[in-house]
Amino acid sequence: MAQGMHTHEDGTKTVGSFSLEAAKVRPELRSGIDKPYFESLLTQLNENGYVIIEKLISTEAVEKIKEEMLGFMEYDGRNDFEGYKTRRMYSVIERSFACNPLIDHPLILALLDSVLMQNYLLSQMQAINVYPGEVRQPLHHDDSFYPIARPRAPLGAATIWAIDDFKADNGATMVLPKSHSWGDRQPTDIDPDELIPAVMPAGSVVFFLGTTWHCAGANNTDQPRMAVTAQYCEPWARQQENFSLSISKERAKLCSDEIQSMLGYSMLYPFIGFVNGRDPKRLLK
Ligand SMILES: O=C(O)CCC(=O)C(=O)O
Repeated sequence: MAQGMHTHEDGTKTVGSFSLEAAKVRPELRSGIDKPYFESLLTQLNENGYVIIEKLISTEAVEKIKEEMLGFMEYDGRNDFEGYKTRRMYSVIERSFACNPLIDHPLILALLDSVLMQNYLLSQMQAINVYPGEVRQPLHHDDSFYPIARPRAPLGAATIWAIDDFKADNGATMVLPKSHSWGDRQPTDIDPDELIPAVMPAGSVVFFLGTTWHCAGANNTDQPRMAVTAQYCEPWARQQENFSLSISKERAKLCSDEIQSMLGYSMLYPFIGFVNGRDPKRLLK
């Protein structure tokens, strides 16, 4: 059934008779998005590997998210990466729908449309609360666990939403501009000043490519810093969180079509993701 990928002389890629380029949604087809504004975001994303979009959700939405997430964040991290003074909540959708408008925000979907193939997936989602005294997280890029050498196109993209104001000293996500285009270079030789804190008011988001090096900053203040991250991957890549097991069908049924699709109730036609040879979306009917 499976056939190898073939790159043609004009650069188009096919798997058997299936065109990978044709599988991309055209962002201009999404309605209600201001084209010049969107193009400016895309230019920043492609040039720097990240883009900050300020105040994309309301103060009320931010407050609701904060209140609901705090109730579930009881345990400190278990290693350097999670952060010993950081609390995380996984399987968010199983416990709360407050973050759903972040996952399928139209502007975020439009950016994803231009980076990933149609029917891209939610790879993982977490609320992350960085407490006072936390040190800087190790630098990483989010698609590093897929064993495919760099330089290459990103295999995913991520959002980190500020639920508290992100400040230079309270743990704001730090990004390494232009690191998305690095090859196998590791960030061992960087000047710390090259790391840019994603300073932004609550309700804003930093969107970056799976190849962009970044980390949570140190929290040198006396207040926690909350974020929500939704990370997405190509529809042929394995999701980090096994949503088929962690999010019940009953909860998935209450999500939007887009979120259902991103949880895994979708296919990359013709052969990836089927259940009994057919589109798994039927299971939610
Ligand atoms: O909390 C943050 O600002 C970044 C966290 C992060 O990159 C991660 O845990 O993968």
